[in-house]
Amino acid sequence: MATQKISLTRYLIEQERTHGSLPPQLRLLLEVVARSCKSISLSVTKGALGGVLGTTETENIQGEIQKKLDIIANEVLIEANEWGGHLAAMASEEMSGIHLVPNRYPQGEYLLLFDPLDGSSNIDVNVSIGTIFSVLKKPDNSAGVTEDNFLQAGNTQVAAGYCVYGPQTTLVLTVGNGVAMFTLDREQGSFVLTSENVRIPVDTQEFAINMSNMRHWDAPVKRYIDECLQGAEGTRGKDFNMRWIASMVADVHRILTRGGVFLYPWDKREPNKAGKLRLMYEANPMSWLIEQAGGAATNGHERILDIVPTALHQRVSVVLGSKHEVERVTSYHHDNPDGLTPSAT
Ligand code: P6P
Repeated sequence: MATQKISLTRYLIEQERTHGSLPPQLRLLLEVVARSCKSISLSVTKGALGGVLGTTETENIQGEIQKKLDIIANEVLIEANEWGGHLAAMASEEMSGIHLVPNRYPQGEYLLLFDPLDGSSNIDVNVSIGTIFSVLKKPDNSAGVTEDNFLQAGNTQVAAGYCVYGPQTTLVLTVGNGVAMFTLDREQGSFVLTSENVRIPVDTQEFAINMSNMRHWDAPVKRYIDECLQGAEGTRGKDFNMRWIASMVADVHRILTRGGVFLYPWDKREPNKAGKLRLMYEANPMSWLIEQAGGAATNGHERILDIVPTALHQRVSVVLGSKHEVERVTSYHHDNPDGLTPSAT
């Protein structure tokens, strides 16, 4: 008998029935985000035919020139989520401040953070990109909503996920009971459960890092990568493969699918920056997914999910993936107390 297709809606209802961890408002939020990702996927797949390639004349808060699809994806998420009554406010890599739900709509109890289109340098060359999202609860005691309400450690997230726009459009999600993957059935127009209870192997022979930055790395990262490059004749006693897609969503999806370790460490190019990736809407959601799948995620010194944010767009050094490899890289930082990688964030 053909296996029954389980939709995202049915999966979320069964999560509530089984774990009691998914209030209706949170389920609605996740379904709206999923619908937004479907819309973004449609724009992405049109490419040049949709006039969506190329850049705008504007820069985001990060000082990066915005791609047309960055803006489109951001607007899709804002417009889809502001009327439903499930959110109090949103924050995005593409916006300097928070976006309050307009007074004409009911206020909800959740905060939604997102990188609307991660990896956008890959858009024009037809390489996988994605949307990353994180959901927090608005602090009960807060009357209105301020940016400070968003500054919660990643271990307070109530939901996190991403949607990768690649050969398939796949939504990957956790609400705290493991990781599930849903592939977009374009004929039905719905996300269908294709993998659940995803597990990352604790060991791996595949690392992901931008090797062109090697001369800027701190000693512990240099030591780790050198040992990987020594291969079977070296201290690790095994050969390693390397991948770098320059799209965190695609690299993390590979690691969730077959294991591996991803590193975007602090480096000497901009010593005052803790790293390149953003804590609130890149590292935190990805770290929770990785941990929920049995992996680990640190900034070289401490668990990323324990970092208490001090700024909405703050950056962080990231080491995540197969548990034993992340533990090794982290131990090399601890063995190097005078290292330059900032332990504070
Ligand atoms: P680099 C994309 O711009 C991004 O934020 C992540 O998705 C990706 O892992 C990283 O930056 C790539 O950075 O310096 O290799 O281009």
